[in-house]
Amino acid sequence: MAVDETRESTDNDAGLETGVVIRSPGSWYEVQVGSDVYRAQIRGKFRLEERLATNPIAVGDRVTIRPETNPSESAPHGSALIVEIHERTNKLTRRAAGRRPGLEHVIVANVDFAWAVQSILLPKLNPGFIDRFIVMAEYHGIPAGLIFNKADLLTDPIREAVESYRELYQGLGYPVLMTSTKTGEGIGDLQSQLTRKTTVLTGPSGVGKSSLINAARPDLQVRTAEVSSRTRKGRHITSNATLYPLDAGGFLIDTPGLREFGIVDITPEELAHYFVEFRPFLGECRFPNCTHDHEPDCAVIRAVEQGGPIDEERWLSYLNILASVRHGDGDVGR
Ligand SMILES: Nc1nc2c(ncn2[C@@H]2O[C@H](COP(=O)(O)OP(=O)(O)OP(=O)(O)O)[C@@H](O)[C@H]2O)c(=O)[nH]1
Ligand SMILES: [Mg+2]
Ligand SMILES: [Zn+2]
Repeated sequence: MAVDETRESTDNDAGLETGVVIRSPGSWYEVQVGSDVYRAQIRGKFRLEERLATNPIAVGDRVTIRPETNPSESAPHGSALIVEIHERTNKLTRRAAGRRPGLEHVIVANVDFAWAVQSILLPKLNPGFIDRFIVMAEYHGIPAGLIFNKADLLTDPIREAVESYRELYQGLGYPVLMTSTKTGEGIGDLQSQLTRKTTVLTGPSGVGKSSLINAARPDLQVRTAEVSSRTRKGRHITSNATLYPLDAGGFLIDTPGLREFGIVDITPEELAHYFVEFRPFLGECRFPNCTHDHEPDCAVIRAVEQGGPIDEERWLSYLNILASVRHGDGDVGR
């Protein structure tokens, strides 16, 4: 994207800086340039992208800014204008909330790895969320994994179910970490995964995303809060996605809790492709346009009915998402 604003030839890159959008708490953007942070605004009209997003600039975006005032001791944030958004390597998106069908919300741009955080209890594991998240990560080409947090709450009645989900997703090639910010279990594993440069944590409210960021980076003191004892849901404490710089370079990104991972942009025809274990069967169905739903002689359905290698729950999840992409109601995020 470029701006309409014509750049004077004399100004030719002089005084321009390149930075990363680390937060967007309102109609402005916090842009980090080295160790400085600017409070930046868009000036001039940005050309609209082909498809509309609710947020033309997302956290994680690389931008060129023109500083107006420099950071100082009395005003730690300088002010600046954003004059250009650099092309993204990728983005993680969800369906925009509200009644704006088809509009996407960019959760974060330019990430190297995305984790969906789930708690095993309070709130309980939500495989539907996981599968929608995986579909979006596969669609955008972002390597993904799962964090099962609150491992300290694991008791015998749910142990087997949690273990089987862990095996299922690990078997599909998605790393699964079991963590507890209360006992410290798995926090070392999480820290050693953060060498992957820029990592985002997403998931429902109250699962412990901010707590995990605090556990991995105790110096940050990110705000967290109790899950409601009445609804057993989180209280949407984190309200803005935020990039926290890591010592080794790159960022760790905290995001607000999502109610659902609403799917955008995916057609019913391509959906099966984002279920990795379906791929070997996709050319084997009797009908080339098979939707693996009800059709006779469907190789996917056969692989479910034979007891493998496709797990029935994943197929049911596929059918559920298929119905929502067909009806254009990929469900809403927050
Ligand atoms: N038992 C247990 N509680 C945890 C664990 N991790 C976090 N919690 C608690 O879960 C609650 C919610 O944690 P947060 O870190 O605020 O959750 P969040 O995912 O950031 O929620 P939002 O910002 O609303 O999206 C807090 O009361 C935490 O203390 C854990 O490993 N075990
Ligand atoms: Mg939070
Ligand atoms: Zn089929």
